[in-house]
Amino acid sequence: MVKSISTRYFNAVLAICLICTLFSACQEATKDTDKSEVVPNIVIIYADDLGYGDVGAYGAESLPTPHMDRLANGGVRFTNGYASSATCSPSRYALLTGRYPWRNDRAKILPGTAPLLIDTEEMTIPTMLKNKGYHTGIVGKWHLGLGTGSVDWNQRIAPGPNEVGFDYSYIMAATQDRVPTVYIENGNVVRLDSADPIEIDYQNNFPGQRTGKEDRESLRMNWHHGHNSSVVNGIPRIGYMKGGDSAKWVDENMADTFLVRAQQYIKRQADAPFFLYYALQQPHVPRTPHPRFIGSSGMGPRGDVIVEADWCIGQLIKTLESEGLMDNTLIILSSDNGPVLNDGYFDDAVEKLGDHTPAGGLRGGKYSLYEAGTRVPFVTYWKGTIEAKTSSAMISQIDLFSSLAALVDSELRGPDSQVLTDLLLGKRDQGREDLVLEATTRTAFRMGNWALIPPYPGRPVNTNVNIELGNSPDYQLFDLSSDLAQQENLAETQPEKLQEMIERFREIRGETGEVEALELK
Ligand code: NG6
Ligand code: CA
Repeated sequence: MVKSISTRYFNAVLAICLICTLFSACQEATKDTDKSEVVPNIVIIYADDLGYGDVGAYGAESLPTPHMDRLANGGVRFTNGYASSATCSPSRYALLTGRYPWRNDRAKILPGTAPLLIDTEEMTIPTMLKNKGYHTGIVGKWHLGLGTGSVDWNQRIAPGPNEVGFDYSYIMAATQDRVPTVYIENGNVVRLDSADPIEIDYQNNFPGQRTGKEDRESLRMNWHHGHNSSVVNGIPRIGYMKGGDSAKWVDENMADTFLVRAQQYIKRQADAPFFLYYALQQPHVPRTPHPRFIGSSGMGPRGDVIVEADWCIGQLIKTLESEGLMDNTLIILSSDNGPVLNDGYFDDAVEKLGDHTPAGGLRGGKYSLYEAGTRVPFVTYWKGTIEAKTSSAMISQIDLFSSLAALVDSELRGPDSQVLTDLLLGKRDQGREDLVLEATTRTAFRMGNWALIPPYPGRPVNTNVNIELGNSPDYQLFDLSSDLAQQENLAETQPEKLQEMIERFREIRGETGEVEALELK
């Protein structure tokens, strides 16, 4: 009897032990699964007007970009990576929504007073990531419109980034060359004095306000074309601004200001998954390097601000390192459109260029339907997860939406966005088969190694910026595998390829693009 009780007791203890062991093994297994399911932080570093050839890793020999090179040479360096448009607002719209910019009539270069371009109901990368538990932030250039039509800059400005998915925003509204020249944090102008309210007008000047048209000699930076409205910090801008003196940014400090906000954001969010869209303002005009970068490139302000931007990227990486986040952060580096030298100010960009080739041998530049308009540096980096390689697979920024969604296990997809997650992570080399390219509302088409530009009227060259736009009365067809610089138009000698591409282009683009082109012709 005694024996049997003790045996029973022993058996019970054994059973409890077994259950405990199983339970803890089970817990371990769950832990493992959790570990493999940990989602990375995502940082998109997005330069403004940085050309394909402006980065060392993409062939720039005379411009030091060690930090961008570190990312490019330690991750996937895409050689066929595209911005969705050859100008800013449409590219940024497509990046965040995964939707082609030509589907939205308003997706053009926006004035500082434009209403928000993204519908607040529209799905965006930050909203998608928020749904998956991310904290989301934007620091830098916005240029996607604010408000619903007539913004009162002295109240909270909405809708804006915070209404389309960003938990935190610290932005400039449009561009460095457009008013209002102030920072906006979560919808409120920073350091605004209510006794000196801001007024903005893109049509008419305010009585008594100085503009760039008058006494040009006293300007700190002279304008070449456009940019002759209100003068802020001695630099003439696009659009008229009155008031808001205490809130006006100091151009030379902009890089540091954005960097510090981006670093603070990372430090604040280091404990939970975050998405940071770090939208650098360089090397867009006006190019105003901080004094410590003046002369750093030997190429004048354009080169100097690229060196400055590169330094900022280095500092951002340092913050990720010191927070112990490098192993768990996917970094994507790219640019919103191709390069331009003289974009409206006399700043020696042309004169001091030397033998540097911002477009890296591609034809055209910003505003162009030729390759340099949209083919940009495009890099993915994730320490310990992505192995270094170069990929020639075709990918567009428009694909980031669906690819990131798949990465974080979201079922959402952008309307024109393909799931190319494994390509982004360097595990596959299969990219897009085709892609519609856009430049100032005109569209062109890439398919395989071929590029097709439909006929467009208009000047072949924008002589202000000295860039070939891609306009021609005839179809242009290029075989990029043998003619990357798009020198030989094969439209006549390759009629079958031409027809095949026109048909596919029409299927995607609809008749509109073609009809518009023909009507204009
Ligand atoms: C153009 C400006 C140019 C630049 C561009 C927008 C003139 C003459 N030119 O209209 O300087 O601001 O818009 O650049 O005003 S983007 O990178 O933001 O698209
Ligand atoms: Ca741009």
